[in-house]
Amino acid sequence: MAPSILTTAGGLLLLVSLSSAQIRGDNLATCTTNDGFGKYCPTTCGVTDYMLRYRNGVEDDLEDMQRQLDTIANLTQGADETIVYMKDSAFAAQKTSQPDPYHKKSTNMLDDIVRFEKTITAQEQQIYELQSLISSNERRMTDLKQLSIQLQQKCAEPCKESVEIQPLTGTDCQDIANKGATTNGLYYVKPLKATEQFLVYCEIDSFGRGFTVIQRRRDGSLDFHKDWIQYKNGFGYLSPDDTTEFWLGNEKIHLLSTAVTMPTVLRIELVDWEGNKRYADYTAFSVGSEVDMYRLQYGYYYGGDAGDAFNGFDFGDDPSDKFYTSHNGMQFSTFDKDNDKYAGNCAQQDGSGWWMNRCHAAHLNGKYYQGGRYSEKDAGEFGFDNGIIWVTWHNRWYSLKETTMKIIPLSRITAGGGQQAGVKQFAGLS
Ligand SMILES: [Ca+2]
Repeated sequence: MAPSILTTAGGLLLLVSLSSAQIRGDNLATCTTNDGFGKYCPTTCGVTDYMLRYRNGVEDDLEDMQRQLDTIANLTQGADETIVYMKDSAFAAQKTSQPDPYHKKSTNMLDDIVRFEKTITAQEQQIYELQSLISSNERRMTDLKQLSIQLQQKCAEPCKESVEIQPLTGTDCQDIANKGATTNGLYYVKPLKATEQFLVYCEIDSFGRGFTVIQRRRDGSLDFHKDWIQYKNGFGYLSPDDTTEFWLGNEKIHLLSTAVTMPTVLRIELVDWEGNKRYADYTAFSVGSEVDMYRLQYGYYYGGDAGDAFNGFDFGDDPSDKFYTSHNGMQFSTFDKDNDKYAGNCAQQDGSGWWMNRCHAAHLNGKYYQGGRYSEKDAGEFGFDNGIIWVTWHNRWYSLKETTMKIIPLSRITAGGGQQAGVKQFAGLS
């Protein structure tokens, strides 16, 4: 009997270790979200894959546990029968014989039997608990399978379908506003030289001005450390409610800024971590073709209250600081395409794509620093100012909270003036 008890105990140990499998379904920390799902396809798609991967393993475990329980149940039954038999034998022996060593021996055996009975009762209780565990695991598996099927169906739908796209189209957002659009949102545009239409976020204000947004930073949710092709095509996600970060793409910015004969204004809007807002306008803005490495060109600083950081900045390190940190006329650089004026690679050092000189006084595609303030040490391997920078407002160790880069024809910019102009004008009327 002793060996069978040992086997039973061993089986129980195995069961207890197997039962730890039940917590695996909660351990989703290892489920990495995929950048490709975008805003409108929930990242729970990853859960589906995870579920499908681990389901088979859990099913095997459950089957194994069931087999173990059957074995234990058989063993318990065998032990029960043996005990009954031993009890009978002991009582029979007690009746037929006188007190002697044999009687003492049988009394000891009875004590053993009582102990074994207790063990068996405890084991039966454990078996009962394990059986409930299996049942609850099975129910859980069923629920999870159901959830997995639902998620699979949801993830099979194209992500774009849940995004509201406005029906009006035009050559740019101003054209769309001219056609009567009054709400911010996503619109299809097709600039003159474009071979196909593409989606943009239009900011349309109460003056009937239609800004085409080409860059947006707002919370650091998007990594701007991207290569030439990604900067060329654009990255991130457009949202109808302006809740996401993106770079529209150099090719599209080139098409938008060179399609019209009238000058285009680039408006840069900045927000710092104290909630202050500033802006800077550059007129006759254009971005060249890929052959010319998407060169930045503008006529002059048209105005604003953020200062003219594109013109470079005298940091005091070197007499030619200002010359070497200006941006007008610079080609675009990424870590894998160095078009800067520096012996090293500015885009690689600063982890972004930008119109790098040697290197910059304005850097709106820089690394996102929560809270804004950072140091050479925070900047990592190279230790340079690689945050979101506009040095004519905050210094080079202050990374801005939000940025917007948007364009509009020069003829329309004066309709509203600066960022706060709308408020000022209404205030002036009262
Ligand atoms: Ca270089």
